[in-house]
Amino acid sequence: MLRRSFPRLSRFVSSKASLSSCIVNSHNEWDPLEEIIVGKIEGSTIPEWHVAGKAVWPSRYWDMYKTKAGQPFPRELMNAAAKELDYLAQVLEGEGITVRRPEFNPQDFSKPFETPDFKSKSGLYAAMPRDILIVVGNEIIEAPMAWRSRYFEFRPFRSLVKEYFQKGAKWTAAPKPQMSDELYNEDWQHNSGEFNSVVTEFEPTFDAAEFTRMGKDIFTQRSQVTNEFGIEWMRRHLGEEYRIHVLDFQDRNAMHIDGTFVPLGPGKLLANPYRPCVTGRPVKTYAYKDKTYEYRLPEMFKGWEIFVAPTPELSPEHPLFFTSPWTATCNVLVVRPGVVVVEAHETKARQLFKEWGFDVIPVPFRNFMPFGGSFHCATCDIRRTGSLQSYFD
Ligand code: DAV
Repeated sequence: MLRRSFPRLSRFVSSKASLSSCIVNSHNEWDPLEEIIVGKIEGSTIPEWHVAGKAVWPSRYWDMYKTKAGQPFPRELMNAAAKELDYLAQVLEGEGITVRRPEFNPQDFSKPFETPDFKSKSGLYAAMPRDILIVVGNEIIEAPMAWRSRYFEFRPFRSLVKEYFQKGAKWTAAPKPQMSDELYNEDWQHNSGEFNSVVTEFEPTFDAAEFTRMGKDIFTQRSQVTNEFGIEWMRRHLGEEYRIHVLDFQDRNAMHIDGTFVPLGPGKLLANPYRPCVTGRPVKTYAYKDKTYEYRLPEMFKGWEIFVAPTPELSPEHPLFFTSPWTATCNVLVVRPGVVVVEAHETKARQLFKEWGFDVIPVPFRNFMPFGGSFHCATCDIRRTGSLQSYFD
């Protein structure tokens, strides 16, 4: 018989020991980073065509999903993206931050799999820890993501999550969605009327990147991967200590809030001009593409500075398999108050951040962006100095 070793009890640190000194401790998007996970691109596999993707994937790539499912993404792009991720990790380490990377067999994603409810030609990747994991205080939550290709995406992160648990963190896996056909609106079409989600209310689903944390207040939206059931699960799970606010950006292709509504510090918010918030009262008007827009926010944001992100300088031909180009200027990572990692080629964004009073750490990331995000997506903060606070009372 195989001898298996189980961790002895003494290996576990009690999570009651001291909450603020817990290995996992992060309450917002801006406190000083101490430890972070940076994703890995190795093994990334083209997922198969599915209606859930139709709602967000740019149409010029639909053919790729229909004909190349289970194959790797273009090799040169993956190699260049891997280098950019390694460089990001190096820069963060240079800032005194502990960087961890997922551990997995790169062959894993290209294997087909089947459950009693569905079949998938392949998985996807371990490039975006922000989508699968969210840290709220000393708790690490694995999200119930809505895409079939992402069903097993928790696996590359499990050795890290187990380690964090053994060192005292709280660990929750949200209810695993069945992802049977009832979860999807099979005949979903783009429309210009009321928000129309490709996911039904069959069971709770959300991606971790749909929630942005500002201490006791957490902001989210309904999207093409996040349903009301998922938001309600999070609300009840986190309980009375937290307030979950649902905002509306009139984004028909909404998926993840971190390219849309990005807090930079207490009283400072980066807004995507293309997706103005319509929840609350007007707080700012601005011009974008010769039109004047009104940005609204709930009353609680009174006195906040709203910084309008510049249009990305990325060429319209740049490959983007999963997203809009807005991740180039919006999906930034705050390393500590006043210090932001910004994409190195986005000269306008770099300039504006400086004018807004931030120190900018430029990092090239154009080869990574095709895979669906930038610095915020590619990371998941594990520990930031600081404790749970309210920034709105
Ligand atoms: O186009 O803004 C952002 C996705 C970030 N995880 C977008 C998608």
